[in-house]
Amino acid sequence: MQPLTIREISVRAVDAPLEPPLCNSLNRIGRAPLVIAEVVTNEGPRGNAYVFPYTPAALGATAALVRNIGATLVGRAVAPATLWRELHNGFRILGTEGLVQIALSCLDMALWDTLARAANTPLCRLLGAEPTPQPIYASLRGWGAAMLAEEAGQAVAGLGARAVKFKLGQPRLEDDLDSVRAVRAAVGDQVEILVDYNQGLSRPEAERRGLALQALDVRWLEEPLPVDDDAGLAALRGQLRVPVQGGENWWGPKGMARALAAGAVDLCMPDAMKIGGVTGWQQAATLAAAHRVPMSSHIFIEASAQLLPATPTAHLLEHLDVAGPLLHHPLEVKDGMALVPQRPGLGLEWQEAALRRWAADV
Ligand code: SMN
Ligand code: MG
Repeated sequence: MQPLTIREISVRAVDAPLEPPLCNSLNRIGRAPLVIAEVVTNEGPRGNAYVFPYTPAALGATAALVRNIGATLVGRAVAPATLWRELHNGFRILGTEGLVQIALSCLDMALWDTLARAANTPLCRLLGAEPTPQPIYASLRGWGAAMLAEEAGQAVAGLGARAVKFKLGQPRLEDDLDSVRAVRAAVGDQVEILVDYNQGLSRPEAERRGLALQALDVRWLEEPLPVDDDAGLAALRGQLRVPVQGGENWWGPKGMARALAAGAVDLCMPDAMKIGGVTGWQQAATLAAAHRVPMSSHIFIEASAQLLPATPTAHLLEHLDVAGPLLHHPLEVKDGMALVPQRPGLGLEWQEAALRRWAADV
């Protein structure tokens, strides 16, 4: 492959509605604020990627960081692993968590996309893996027994999902159990039920709810405790049979390494935007393999579909489509499997009219 030189990195921001909104015990996310970075090279190939900073309030700051950091890369080779190391060293004093990490991940993914497009190959092939279909779980957006049961039934019928995940954290445990029973009645015995507390429980409550949920054959308990309570998570694992899942809020492979060293999880699910893009994900995948921890993904379904085939302990792809309504080719799922696209790179082709319609002035 010929070496490529960065001519420009342009940045766009959109603030599209997220329909239906994502609900959990703490938040209701009804917008999809996205920052899209596009790499333009002197030689012609281009590449792009997006991040999802969750709230429109963070859109301008994220776009500015991607734009400003991107400007420092003009004239440099498209060499994401080299740039990842340099940029992470360069930001050591400011710190590489939070929006800085999100911006670095966005640039890293766009650079990898550029390399894969230049090679005219899907990213996963560039990483040495075949684009084999990946098993998904349907990640539900609703809240409360009735809404979840309906959505779960639709996901199983429409996607062929063999696992569904939903949010819990009602004030009363009994209402959480009602949600699980309602979903079980809607999906039958063959579909795995996974639940997510989004860090919302205290230590004693996590033990109480975990014990009750495992009796209902729940297959993972996600983020029962705050992400920084590694000791609490490790102790909880000793009290429960149900596997403890986590990772969407780990900042970079070093954040993941600390959690794994503390024994905080049985299963992991890094987020491409917080773990450090493609380069950070590869490091995370090696860590998961070394600790023999099954690794799933968190949102970012297009990037995750390319990364999981190259992940030694790949488990499930979280199917929660945020960008799909803005893309020409949303990720396809058939019989519960995500079809890894054969298009070059990450496969992100944006609908220009949709980007214009929801453009945010940042
Ligand atoms: C989640 C968090 C933030 C955005 C989307 C989804 C959730 C999950 O915790 O695991 O899906
Ligand atoms: Mg979660």
